[in-house]
Amino acid sequence: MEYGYFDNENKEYVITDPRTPVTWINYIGNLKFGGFVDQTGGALICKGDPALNRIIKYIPQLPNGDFKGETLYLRVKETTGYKVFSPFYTPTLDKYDLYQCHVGLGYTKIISKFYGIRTEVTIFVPLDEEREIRDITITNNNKDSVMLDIIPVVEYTHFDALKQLTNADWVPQTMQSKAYKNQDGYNILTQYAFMKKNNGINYFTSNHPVASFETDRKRFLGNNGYSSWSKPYSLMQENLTNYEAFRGDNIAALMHHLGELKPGESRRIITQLGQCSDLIVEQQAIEKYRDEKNVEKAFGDLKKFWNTFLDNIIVDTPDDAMNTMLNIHNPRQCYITKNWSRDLSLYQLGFGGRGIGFRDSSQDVMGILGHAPEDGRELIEKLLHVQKRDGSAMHQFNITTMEANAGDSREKEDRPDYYSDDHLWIILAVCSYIKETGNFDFLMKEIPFYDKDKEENPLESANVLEHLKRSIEFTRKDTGDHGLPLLGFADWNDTVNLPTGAESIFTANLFGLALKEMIELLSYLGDASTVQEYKMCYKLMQDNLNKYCWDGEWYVRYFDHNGEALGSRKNQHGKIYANAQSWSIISGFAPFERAIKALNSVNKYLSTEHGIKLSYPGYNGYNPEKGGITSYPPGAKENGGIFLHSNPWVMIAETIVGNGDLAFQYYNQINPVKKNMKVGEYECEPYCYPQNILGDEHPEFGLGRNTWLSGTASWVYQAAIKFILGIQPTYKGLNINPCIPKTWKGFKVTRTFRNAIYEIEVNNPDNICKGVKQVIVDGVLIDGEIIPIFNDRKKHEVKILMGQ
Ligand code: IFM
Repeated sequence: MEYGYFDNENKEYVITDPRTPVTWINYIGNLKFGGFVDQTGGALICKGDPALNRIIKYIPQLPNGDFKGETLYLRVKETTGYKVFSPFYTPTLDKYDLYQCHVGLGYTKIISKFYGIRTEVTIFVPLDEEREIRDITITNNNKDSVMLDIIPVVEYTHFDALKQLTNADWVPQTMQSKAYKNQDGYNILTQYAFMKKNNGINYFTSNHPVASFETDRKRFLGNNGYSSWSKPYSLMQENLTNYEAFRGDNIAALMHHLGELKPGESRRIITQLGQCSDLIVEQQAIEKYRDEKNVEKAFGDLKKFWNTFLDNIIVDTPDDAMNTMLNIHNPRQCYITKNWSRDLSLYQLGFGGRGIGFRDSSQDVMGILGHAPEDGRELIEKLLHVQKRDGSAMHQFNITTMEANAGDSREKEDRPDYYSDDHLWIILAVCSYIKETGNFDFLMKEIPFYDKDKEENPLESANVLEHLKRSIEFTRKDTGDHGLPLLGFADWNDTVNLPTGAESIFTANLFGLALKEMIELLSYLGDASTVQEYKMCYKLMQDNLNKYCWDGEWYVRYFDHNGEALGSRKNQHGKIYANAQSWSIISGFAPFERAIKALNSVNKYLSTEHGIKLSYPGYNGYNPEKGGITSYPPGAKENGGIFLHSNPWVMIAETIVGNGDLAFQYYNQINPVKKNMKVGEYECEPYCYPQNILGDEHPEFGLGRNTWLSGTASWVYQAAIKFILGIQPTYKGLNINPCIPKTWKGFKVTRTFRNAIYEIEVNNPDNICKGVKQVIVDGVLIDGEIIPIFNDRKKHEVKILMGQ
């Protein structure tokens, strides 16, 4: 069953049936102003803070066909009355002749044909602007003229998204709407919660005189509120009531009488939804976007931004589905996760829910460095502001207020209140940024540590390099009985929450990789004594891991407070965990033979046609000693589900041991493009990675959920570009060392790096997975695999010959 197709030429996915199995969305704007639009034009828009400054009401839990946030009605006058329908399919659910929802980069365009009326609506937030634009063109494709009205509608929410759902008296008492008309007859409907009036006036307007309006939902729906969004009673009347609501459920509905449209004739209307603190000041900006030319320019600028972004890395491999992801959808998702972290999606509410996650964003940053390194640095700086002086980090924070908290670890008093991994990820992010840009000055930038009690504790600050060293120090000192890092409340796997005293093999390995990065950086900077010290730490951790954690066929995953292993063949449930295997290789700790055995075990026990499971077998019943993982049935989420974020780590591990065939097989198993024909069982958007797919212990094996905001995006992108295609920035230049399927004869990549363009062609005449025999740069044979830094704005031709 297919619901659409990829249009790579236009960098879009086109949904051709609005009745997708679950809601499919696209992001517009960013955290400053924006949100998402679904495949039937519904929208969730907020400004600055998705939890505390929502503008329109979108309740994901409502049935698919219900009105959510925003829609558009069209109305044709007939002799017997009005025919009312929505060109977005919902909420009127009419039969359509054509439906196309073009999921573009930063915009959604819906083109539909109902009753001979063609509608095209482009929905976007202009770059650096705080307004949602809907550019609507309606064409009469009938043989006869039609009398047409168009009624765009939004439903407002209380700015506090949770309160909207939990306080049914206070919320409606605070909501108010007002109408303003200017000399040209344009109406602006404003709406605000009484207490927020001056710093949050929402408005909705169009560039066409408005004949009448409605601001009260009950009146709009009619019949005492018993009519539905699919048949609003008020749309049977010539005009709306022009009522300015002083309480209640506020909406904004703008009635436009377009008059007679002859056959083939079109009309264009542009609506704007925004929020301002002063409507008079905002007027100028509103006027600007009433002009079609300015809207076209803004849309052109948005397209240019994305084209420039994507042009930084373009691949041409023998696999079309891989090209589609790597050239368009995967880097787009990386940028979306960088922008939104875990703040707002169909599944996330905003801070208080998850907000900006320290570990999440540190990993997200690494996915965009090749395209927008300075955006990455900005986020890294924010993250470093919530690192504590002891080197550990606050788990999540609100990027507007910089208020931070310790995540779920707050909830259990008998468990540690920190996560053992958070602060180590930032080392990977900073080192990747410097390798990409060469901006070593950044290491000297002073950034304060996070301190809630600023009054009592004068703020301490340190430069970025010192922040990184404190990260290392925290873990170095925070070890348990086996000399392995203590687990804290959890490590990357949020849901294994063991009593105090447990140790984490994942954090041991992450510590190993962080140390390797620090050793490489400090060697480059010439700090020999710290390098020496870190090498000893690395060796010690490596010895402990190999002494205590090898289980015969794979590495164990945790030791609990009693020293019992989890992820061991001795366990009944959770015998083997993928991360303990992949990360023991990524850290460089595993000797080659163990690496091979561990990866064979992953293949044997964890790999499925839909991806690699996080663990096996799933726990079957809640056990407070193990924590959240046991709250899921076997096969779901972290409990034996296919947790996609961990799949690219296995791909990377396979490339490290030289198995390009398996690395690519694992890449393919989760490539969403390949799900396009299996949407019936998978259900989610085929143009971005989800967080999880149900595993084979679950009756709905193959069902995906929690798309968009997942670390999967960044890591699959890194696995593909840096490890399978093997193109890695280093302090000294671009290292090229592919690990590809044997059947590939080669591939090409164009990559911008340090102010030059590298046109790379890899040839693989001997059909091998790994091995570089010859490197020619601009016609000259060079030694080694590192292509120099040119910094000359020119193109450079790089020819790689693979061979033993
Ligand atoms: O690592 C976490 C992530 O931070 C949030 N989602 C779940 C992952 C695995 O537990």
